[in-house]
Amino acid sequence: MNDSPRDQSLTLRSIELRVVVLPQHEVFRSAVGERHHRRALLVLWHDANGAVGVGECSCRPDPFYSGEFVDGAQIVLERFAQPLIAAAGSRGELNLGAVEKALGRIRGWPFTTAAVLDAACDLLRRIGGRDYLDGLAVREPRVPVGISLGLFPDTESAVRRLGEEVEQGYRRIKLKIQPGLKLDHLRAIRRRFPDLCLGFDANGSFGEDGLDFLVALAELEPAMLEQPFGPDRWDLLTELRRRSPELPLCLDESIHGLGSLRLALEIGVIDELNLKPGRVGGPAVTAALLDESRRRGLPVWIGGMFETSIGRRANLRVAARVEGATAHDLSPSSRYFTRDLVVPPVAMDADGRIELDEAPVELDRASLDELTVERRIVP
Ligand code: OSB
Ligand code: MG
Repeated sequence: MNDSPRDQSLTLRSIELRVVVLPQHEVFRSAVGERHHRRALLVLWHDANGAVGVGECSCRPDPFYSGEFVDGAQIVLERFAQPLIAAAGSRGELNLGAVEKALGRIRGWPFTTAAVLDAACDLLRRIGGRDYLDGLAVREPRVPVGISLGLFPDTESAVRRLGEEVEQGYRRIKLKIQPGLKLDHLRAIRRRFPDLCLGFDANGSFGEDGLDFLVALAELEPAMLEQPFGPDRWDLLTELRRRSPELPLCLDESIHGLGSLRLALEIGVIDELNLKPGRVGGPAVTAALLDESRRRGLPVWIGGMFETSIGRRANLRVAARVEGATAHDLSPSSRYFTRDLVVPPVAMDADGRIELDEAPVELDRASLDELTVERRIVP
């Protein structure tokens, strides 16, 4: 067998795109929008021998978190990704490295190209090959998890819900925040849970006029404040750091790859990284960012995009390769959807951990077909 995962050969017969709609247990509200169900895009890579690998494109249905959205992703895959891979295949034997290089010509669209790479890696693992993660040591086979909770209509419902989630065993609770939220609301929550590992995620919703509010958050001693400003507002991050040096900053939307991570470290505005493998373009960049963070002593945890179990099981494999994380944004299946696409569901123990399962996911074909609302084959 060849040494690098990139050298492994694979064939492409077709790429199948499926849009699925999963009913959620509850409406999820954040600064970027309100969601009643999850409309997700699945990429299925069919090889010449009838084997198939699956990857989830975890972008939102609208361009409100990042520039990508489900319908746009399908156009990019059909018009550009598949033709680039097919052209690479017609020039010689196709391997994972060639697929990566072909997709590398596409600027932006990291969630979309990552889904193709995930599907290719999943296929390779099913036919006896390896992906990038197989080369990284498993450091936490029982992965610690936290929950990301949407905006609440009032303090009482927030306090009640936090109590329930603490009871479930979650190791961190992350609350969505946005401009207009009262500091007293958050103070009241903190008073009820003084020792809780509590973080706040603003999804880039604050601007210059939000600085005073964010500076005041430090009195609540949050575990971290995630993505207070828009993805490229390094100026405001620097200002917030200057005015409130003790407030731990976590970046999500701002970090696209090695360049933005090194910049954030250089100017001293990152204390922890919310790493979403899709946001950075997939497994290879994810592995590079894990390595860089470890070298620089930067704490990392794996974030979520409300994935179906297909994407969450993929994220779980990454999370198990992170050492010493407080908690990853990876809840069990029961927290998200009334129906799911894989068997068995992802479960969490009373200690707030999810056991690593390295096996390729077993698709529940009947559910998959029933929940599919669009399907096309790109030959
Ligand atoms: O900012 O971390 C975020 C979901 C969709 C888009 C952005 C974010 C989130 C979450 C959900 O916080 C985390 C999860 O999947 O449980
Ligand atoms: Mg976030």
